[in-house]
Amino acid sequence: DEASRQQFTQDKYSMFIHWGLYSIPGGEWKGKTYYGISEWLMSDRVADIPIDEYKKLAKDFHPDQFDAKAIVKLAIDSGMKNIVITAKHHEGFAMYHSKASDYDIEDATSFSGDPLKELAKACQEAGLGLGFYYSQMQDWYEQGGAGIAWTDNNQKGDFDSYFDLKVIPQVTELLTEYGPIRTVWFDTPGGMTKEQSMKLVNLVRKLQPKALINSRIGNGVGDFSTLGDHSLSQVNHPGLWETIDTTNNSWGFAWYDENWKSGKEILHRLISTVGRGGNYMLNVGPNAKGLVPEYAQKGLLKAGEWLNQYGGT
Ligand code: JFZ
Repeated sequence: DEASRQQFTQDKYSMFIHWGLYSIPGGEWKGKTYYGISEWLMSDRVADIPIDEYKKLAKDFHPDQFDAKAIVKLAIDSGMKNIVITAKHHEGFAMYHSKASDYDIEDATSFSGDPLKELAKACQEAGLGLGFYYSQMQDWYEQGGAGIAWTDNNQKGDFDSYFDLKVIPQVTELLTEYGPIRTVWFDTPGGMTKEQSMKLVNLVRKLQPKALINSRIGNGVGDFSTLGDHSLSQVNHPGLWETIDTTNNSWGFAWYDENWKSGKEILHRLISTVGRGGNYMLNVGPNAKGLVPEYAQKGLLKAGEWLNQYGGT
C-alpha cells in the first residue's frame, strides 16, 4: 500500500544476508577452491556436487555463534533500516523451522532453535524492518525444483507439484509465523508463468498486505525493481527501485574473498544510489559459525559512523 511505498522511499539503506549450507564449505570442495559466488558451489556450473553428498553438510552445521541481536545492532550502527535474509536459497535448504520440508535447519541439523525467529524478534524489538529472500524457481534439492535454466536437461520432476507442495507452503510459513514482514524478496524467476507469479503475489497480499515484493517475482508483477547484481546505476529509474551489492565479491561466505569494501567505498556506492532515487541493499555473508566476517563489519561501521553523524538517519 501507499504507506509501505513511502516507508521504502524513506528507508534507503538495508542489510542483505546470504546464509545457508553453502556457508560451511565457503567456496571449497574436496580441497579445491572454486572462486566466484560461494552459494552456487553445489550447481553443475561450479563443483557439481550430487544432492546426497551435499546434504550431508547439514550434519556439520553448528552455528553456535549466531547472535541475532548482534546482527541487528550491526545493521543499526551501520545506519540501515531493514534486514533481508535468505530463508531458502537455490540449494533448497530452509534456514528456519519448516513443516513443509525435512530439509531444514530444525530437522536436518543439531542446531536447536530457529535463527529466523530470533532475527524476527530482534528486528521487532529494535524497530528494524524484516524481509525474507526465497528462491521460488531454482531448487537444486527438490524433485521438480528447477535447475539453473528453466530448460535444463537435467531438470527432474514436475515444477507444478514442487511449486504447490513446497513453495506455496513454505512462503505461507514465512508470511504467517514471523510477525510483520516488510519485504518478500524472490529471485531468478526463469520461465515461470504469470499465473505462478500471481499466485505468490496473491498469497503475499492476503497474508501480509503491507509487504512489498521485488521484481524478481517475474512477469513484471513486483512492487519495486531490483537492478542487476552489483551494478551501480548511472541514471534515475521510474518507480521504486534498489541496487543490491555485497561487502566483498561473493554473496555467501567465501573463505578466500578478502576484497572488502572500505567505509569510504560503501558511502560512495550508497550515496550514488540514493542520490538517484534508489535504495541500497548491502550484503554480508555470515560464516558457518554464524559470525559476520570482521572486515565486513569494519567497513559497515565506518560508513555508519559518518551516516549517523551527517546522514540524518
Ligand atoms: C541471484 C542469485 O543467483 C545469487 O546467488 C544471489 O543470491 C544474487 C543476489 O541473486 O543472482 C542473480 C540474479 C539476477 C541477476 C544477476 C545475478 N541479474 O539480473 O543481473
